[in-house]
Amino acid sequence: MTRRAQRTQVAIVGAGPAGLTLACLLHRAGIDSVVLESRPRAYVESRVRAGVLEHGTVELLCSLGVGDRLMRESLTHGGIALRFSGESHRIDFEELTGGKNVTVYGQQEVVKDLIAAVSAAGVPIEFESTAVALGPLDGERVTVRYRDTSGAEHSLDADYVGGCDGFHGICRSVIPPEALTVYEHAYPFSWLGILAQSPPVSEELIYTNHERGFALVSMRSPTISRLYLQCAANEDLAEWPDDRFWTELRLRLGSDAGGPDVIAGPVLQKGITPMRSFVTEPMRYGRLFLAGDAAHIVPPTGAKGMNLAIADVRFLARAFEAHYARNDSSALDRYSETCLRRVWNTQRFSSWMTRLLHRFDDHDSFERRVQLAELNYVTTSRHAAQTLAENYVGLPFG
Ligand code: FAS
Ligand code: PHB
Repeated sequence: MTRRAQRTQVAIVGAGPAGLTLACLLHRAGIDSVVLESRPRAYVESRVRAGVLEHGTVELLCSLGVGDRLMRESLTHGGIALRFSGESHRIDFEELTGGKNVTVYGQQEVVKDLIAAVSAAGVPIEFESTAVALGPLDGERVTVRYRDTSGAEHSLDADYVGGCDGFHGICRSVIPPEALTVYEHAYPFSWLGILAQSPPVSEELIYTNHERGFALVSMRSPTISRLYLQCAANEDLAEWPDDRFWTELRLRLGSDAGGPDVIAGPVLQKGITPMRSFVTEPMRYGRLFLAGDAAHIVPPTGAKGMNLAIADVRFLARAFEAHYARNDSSALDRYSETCLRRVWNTQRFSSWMTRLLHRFDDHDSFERRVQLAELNYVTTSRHAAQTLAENYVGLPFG
């Protein structure tokens, strides 16, 4: 039973980094939007995910007036360390990229700041509102039907839909399969990640290649660590009591052999993330524009997912602005190809980092040595280190 109709210019499905940043950018351009989010606000604001922001992402958030708390509470990192064969090697981003760096700030903090800004701007965010259908995508207007927690159905009429509902959302699924080309690659392992009340192991992130598997040392603050271990693709979380995690991390970091020391602490969150690469082409179908994880997934080894989601909506908002302000739809028509250039660059970098740093059970001893030689090359050749640095801090926007 349809209870209430709403009308707007852009209906945004999903209150993740992509959807919320789009709502902020459209508001700044004087374009109306409504955000539909299936989860409660508290859940979205506490979901632990990304943690590293590119240079350009921080600049954009600050230009939107969403940077105050970020600038106060985040950590700025001028480099990372690559650790292999029992030694750490620093990649100096600032020296290699003419001063660029990255910012460590939890995705849920970015989402919290964006929700506050979107709400303060008076842009409606309908939480606990799940989009269940949308269409027609080739007509004059598009209707999004959504359901609230009572099961009541509502509809939202709009000129366009920003499909920012993540990998498991419905927006990509409403596009006829024959209109899409999907590229995907699943890696034969996953990441077991924890958030812990423990002092970070190091000042900056450490990416470790070890014969027992990959390990990543990251953090959220001077008292909160974010730590990841490569595990089997079908790993059972129940097999990983906290102390087993700490013991394995120490082994991979070589903590008892002169390597970085690890101070165990209460585990606040623990989860397993599948490692895959996924791209949908095109990212537009009629009045529906996909952005972020709804269109593409990168393995988190390059710390790119959230940054790429925000890069998509940066292009999309500019295109909507040209359309509404100057009746020029050329940028909307180029949206998909524009984004896909950056998406494939980022896919290349993220899969390269993944192949460089993880243990592949099907590697023979020759391939293992080539992997170590590649690590040695990246940490001894200025050109190779510069390539890693410029991709990690974020490639410039075309
Ligand atoms: P999101 O998935 O964040 O948001 C989509 C939203 O849509 C969700 O809130 C969902 O509830 C909502 N939704 C879904 N279906 C709906 C429907 N039918 N109706 C209404 N709402 C609906 N990226 C980085 O850049 N750096 C990192 O360090 C990093 N680390 C990561 C670590 C882990 C463990 C994981 C899992 C991911 C990591 N990522 C990282 C990637 C991650 O951050 C994603 O790329 C990012 O969340 C993508 O943002 P969105 O596209 O906005 O999608
Ligand atoms: C994180 O801090 O969660 C993080 C950092 C770097 C990555 C992935 C995740 O590559």
